Amino acid sequence: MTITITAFDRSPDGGKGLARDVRVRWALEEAGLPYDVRLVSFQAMKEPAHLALHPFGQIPTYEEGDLTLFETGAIVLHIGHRHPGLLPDDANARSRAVSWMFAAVNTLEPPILELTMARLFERDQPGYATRLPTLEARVRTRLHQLSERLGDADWLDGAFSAGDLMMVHVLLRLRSTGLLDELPRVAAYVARGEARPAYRRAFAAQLAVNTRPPAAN
Ligand code: GTB
Repeated sequence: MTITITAFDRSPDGGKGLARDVRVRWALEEAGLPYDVRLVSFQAMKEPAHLALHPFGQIPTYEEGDLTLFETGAIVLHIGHRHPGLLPDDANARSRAVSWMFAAVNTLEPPILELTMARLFERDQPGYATRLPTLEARVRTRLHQLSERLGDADWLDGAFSAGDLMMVHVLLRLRSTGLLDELPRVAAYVARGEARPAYRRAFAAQLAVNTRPPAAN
């Protein structure tokens, strides 16, 4: 059955891999599944055809036969449940991998988003300079805890899993802040994720979209 995902027609980051379709592309690459991509503009995302797929008018979405999904965690979980390569066979290990997926989007991502959004959009606002250390401290706390748990292991719980996929992509958002460089184990963990051939293919595919020449009118 053909799988179709949606992605930005032009990602604001110009293809640095930060838009969340990369998580889905990466999961599909890990599972060895071919997929099509429908590119959508910011305007098209808010129109009824896209809102029927994604109630919040965002990307990515996932279509497979009569199934439509949104939310990257749910999409990656769906792929992992149906195809080898993302979730362990052992039931307990599988549940632990899902814990890490939730930790990525629910425990790590909120403070990371708060920090990175403030750095992008609040620099000129009063109070930014005093707020920044607080936002950084919240992220540092989580990074130290993650580093402690990771120790010298390659991945969070045995073999690479969807938990690592989600965690690495969430952490990549921090690259521009320099905070990753403070924790060598976490930095090496992210680099290991980025070095996976499946990630490289996912990254290259979204970069190609974002560096293509503008269409002639
Ligand atoms: N919780 C949802 C999920 O995980 O699927 C979040 C989906 C989401 O935030 N989608 C964003 C979107 O569609 C794109 S990824 N935004 C448009 C809108 O809400 O109108 C977020 C994103 C966008 C751009 C960059 N960047 O350029 O650096 C990074 C991340």
